[in-house]
Amino acid sequence: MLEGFNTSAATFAADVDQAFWIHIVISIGLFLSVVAPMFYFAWKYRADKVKKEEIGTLTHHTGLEITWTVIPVILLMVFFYYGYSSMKVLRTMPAESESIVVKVEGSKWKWEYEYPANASGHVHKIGGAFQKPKLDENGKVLEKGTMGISALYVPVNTNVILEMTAPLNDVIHSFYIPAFRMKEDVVPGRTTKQWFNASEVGEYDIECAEYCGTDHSYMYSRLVVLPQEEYNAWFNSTDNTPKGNYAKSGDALVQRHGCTQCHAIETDKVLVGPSLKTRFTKEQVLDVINNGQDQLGYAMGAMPGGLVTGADAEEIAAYVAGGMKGEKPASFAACSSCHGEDGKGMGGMSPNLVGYDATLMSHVFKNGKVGMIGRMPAYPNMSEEEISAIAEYLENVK
Ligand code: HEC
Ligand code: HEC
Ligand SMILES: [Cu+2]
Repeated sequence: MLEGFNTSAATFAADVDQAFWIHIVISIGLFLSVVAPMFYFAWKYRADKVKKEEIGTLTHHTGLEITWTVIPVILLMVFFYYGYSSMKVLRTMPAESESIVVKVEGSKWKWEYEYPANASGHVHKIGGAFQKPKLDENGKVLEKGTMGISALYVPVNTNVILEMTAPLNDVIHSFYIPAFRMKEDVVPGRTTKQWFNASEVGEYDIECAEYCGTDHSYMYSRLVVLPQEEYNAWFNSTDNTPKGNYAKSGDALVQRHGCTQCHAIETDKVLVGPSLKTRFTKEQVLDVINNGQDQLGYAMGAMPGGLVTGADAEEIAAYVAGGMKGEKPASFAACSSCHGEDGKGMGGMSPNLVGYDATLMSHVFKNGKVGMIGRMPAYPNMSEEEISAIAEYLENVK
């Protein structure tokens, strides 16, 4: 899911939004001032209400003509003022001595970035192509595409100037960061510039906004805004990607910890581990009902096996695997004493059977898990913050 104007993270984004809203409001006002009287008069002077001899001859009306000239001129000046003043900020480059100048090259179909040499003379050349989704022979998505390693790293609250071009034998692209409201063509053999000052640490989409051929729609990259120290540490190293917790979004964490080597997240496919798009399959629940479980270290301790059997167990397993939607089987009473009526684990006393909440994730990361599907390694060093970000991300995917 790409982000759009719902996020705003550059110093000038608010100016652009303001110009946009002023234009919209005035345009709606102008539209109504023309169209509403038009309908009204069309109705009032409809053919059967007006006799021919009543139609007068009006040559002009000075007052009216002045009014409908002066008011639109004033409104146009308002348009111009807000449009010009916000554009001026976007188009006036800050001094290069107070900015980081990054060379950007857009080519079919990737974005690449080249930084100035760091203290040890190393030049970071990073970027690359978006990793396309994997499809099966019927075109069904098996694995959603990702931004891969393509990223432009910048520090927060710092001016960044982009000097952009495309190879001579390429085509025109357009470097667009919706969250920053900035967009500029990238032209073969020519250098165009834009600048920004990111006001919030985070990850933002970069898109190509000029139709440039077959894979135009995959020409993505991402902008990662880092705290100053983390940026410096990376910039002065020879690493391609910053170390540490550079991106706090659950999505990035899941990529970085290699969860996706074992888990599909956007599809139901079982790789080494279960798909994290769904909480359980019926077989997994049945397995726990039959054999019990004691490894996650919940306050309640062990879950005994064989609490229910036969058709009841089948029915409960189907209900739990279906996300506990629809009519609750009466036999679920055997489970609700520990997992709660809603199956959500009674405030962290036992596992949430419906979703991946932070309590469940922290038990799983601490203990790992060996189940009917296989072995999940433990991640004992995961921080609280990371756990909740991952939990939140998994809940959103679900
Ligand atoms: C005595 C309390 C108790 C009862 C009753 C109980 N459970 Fe559990 N359940 C637990 C506890 C505690 C765990 C976590 C065990 C562990 O540490 O691995 C658990 C784990 C599970 C798990 C595995 C969760 C995971 O993420 O691995 C499933 C599925 C489950 N229960 C389903 C059920 C169903 C279905 C019933 C009703 C038939 C039921 N439980 C009845 C306490 C209970
Ligand atoms: C080496 C492969 C592997 C890696 C890497 C891995 N997992 Fe797992 N994971 C598994 C397997 C296998 C299971 C199934 C265990 C079972 O049979 O219940 C599992 C189970 C899970 C469960 C379900 C636990 C439950 O009780 O229902 C969650 C949640 C999970 N993994 C999240 C993650 C996250 C998040 C990461 C990355 C930090 C990750 N896993 C990394 C293999 C892996
Ligand atoms: Cu392009």
